Amino acid sequence: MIKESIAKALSEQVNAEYYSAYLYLAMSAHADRAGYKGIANWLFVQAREETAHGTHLYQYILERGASPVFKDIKAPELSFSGVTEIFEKVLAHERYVTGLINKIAGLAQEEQDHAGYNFIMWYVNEQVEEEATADELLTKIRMAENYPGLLFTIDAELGNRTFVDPFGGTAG
Ligand code: OFO
Repeated sequence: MIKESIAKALSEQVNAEYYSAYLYLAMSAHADRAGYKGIANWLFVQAREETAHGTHLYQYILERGASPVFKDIKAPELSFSGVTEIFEKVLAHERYVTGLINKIAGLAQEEQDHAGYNFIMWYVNEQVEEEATADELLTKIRMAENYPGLLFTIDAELGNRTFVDPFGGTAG
């Protein structure tokens, strides 16, 4: 059984992960409509990963004998000026999520919830990767801003991304 404070924080993170999925779907739709099918694919796969992150948290809450708390998932932003802005927002969002995850890790330490701390460390490490990937893609897209040919190549490259469940199951 986990403490209520931890269950509440984890439930809020389930919501945040599903919101991330929703946000990346909105970005994916925008990229698709603008003709960037590869970028749309990358964002769609990212959305599926976020759903898997949320589902894994949800399953952990139940496994620890607590009840997940459900709240509204806010609507994502729908308009973007272009793909550069999309990736600026992906990076900003991932940095924000890192802050949320770090707070949960801090709370688990405060509450001496060692299992919870161990669990959330997967997400701490994942955020390092998420930020690094978003940063790298933003740099590439900025470089390609004035070179349509280069942007076309990046778009094709991002079209190759496929979804792999980070937890080896079928979630997402
Ligand atoms: Fe769940 O990793 Fe991005 O936000």
